[in-house]
Amino acid sequence: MIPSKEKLIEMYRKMLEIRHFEEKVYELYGQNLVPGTIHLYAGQEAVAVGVCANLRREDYIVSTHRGHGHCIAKGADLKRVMAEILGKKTGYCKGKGGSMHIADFSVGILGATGVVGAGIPIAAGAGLSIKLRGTDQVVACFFGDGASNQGTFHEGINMAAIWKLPVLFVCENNLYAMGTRQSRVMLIENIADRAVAYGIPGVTVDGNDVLAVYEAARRAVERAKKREGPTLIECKTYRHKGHSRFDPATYRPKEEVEFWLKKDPIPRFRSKLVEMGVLTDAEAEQIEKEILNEIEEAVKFALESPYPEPEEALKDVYA
Ligand SMILES: Cc1ncc(C[n+]2csc(CCOP(=O)(O)OP(=O)(O)O)c2C)c(N)n1
Ligand SMILES: [Mg+2]
Repeated sequence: MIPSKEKLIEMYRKMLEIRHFEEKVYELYGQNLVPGTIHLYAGQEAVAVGVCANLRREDYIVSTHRGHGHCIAKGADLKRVMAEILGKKTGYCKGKGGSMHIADFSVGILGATGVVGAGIPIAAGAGLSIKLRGTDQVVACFFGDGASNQGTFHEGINMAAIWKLPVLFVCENNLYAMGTRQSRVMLIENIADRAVAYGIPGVTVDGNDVLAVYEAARRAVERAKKREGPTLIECKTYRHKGHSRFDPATYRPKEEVEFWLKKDPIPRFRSKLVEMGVLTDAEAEQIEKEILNEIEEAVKFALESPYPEPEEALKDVYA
């Protein structure tokens, strides 16, 4: 099912927002303005946007260490995300959480975690809460190929399966966990095959094709709302940059990087929209300009915001 014209344009905007946001974060990191580390989402935008385009404000997501894109796609405020990344008081965690800890319950972002795989049981728990409260919400849980080798993957998905919880388990298979290639740590090619072990559907999609991701997530949401249980969606994708910070990613063959850059989800979607008559080139240029302005405003807001006071360090740590 193809989304409406308005929705398609909104999806394109979100993807571009994430891309330009990440490019800016990378630049600021280079200027030593980002405390801690960063894991950029550039290259994987079609996954977050394709999934979140099926979610309403009251639906939930659980994010990861590579989470800026998930949060932006779900409706986080760019200014507050940027301020948090820069360690500023106006950020989502008052500047004390940083890049890996964005949460905003008001738009259904239950949080991110730097502990690989830890979000999977949390999503199952959120699914159980939905079931017990009897609402029609759903949860989308993002995690990587590396996370799918953690025990939490087995425990969380199995539990969600037996209790038929309304969860989308979205595996972003970007072929690497830090510098470790998938083929070194698993003998299967498609992680979605593991769904068989839990008695739930598993689908593998081109994670650089936002409409393919959208459709897979749409079906999974439908299934979740009918109380039929979770779905495992594997999205094959690629991160444009290294794992974190300035990882030059020299472990990746040059041809492989080139292959995936040609499959960049953003120009691909833009050409498709032009071809479909949804967008003209001039309109696409205009959107890009607007987004660049928006990002500049977020950066200005973050740079002009104060750092938290040292005496606030232990405040809000325990609830
Ligand atoms: C439990 C745990 N083990 C190891 C790490 C170190 N670590 C951080 S990110 C990462 C790789 C995760 O790979 P994947 O799940 O594929 O996500 P990607 O980084 O590719 O998005 C590892 C091993 C960690 N943060 N947590
Ligand atoms: Mg990975």
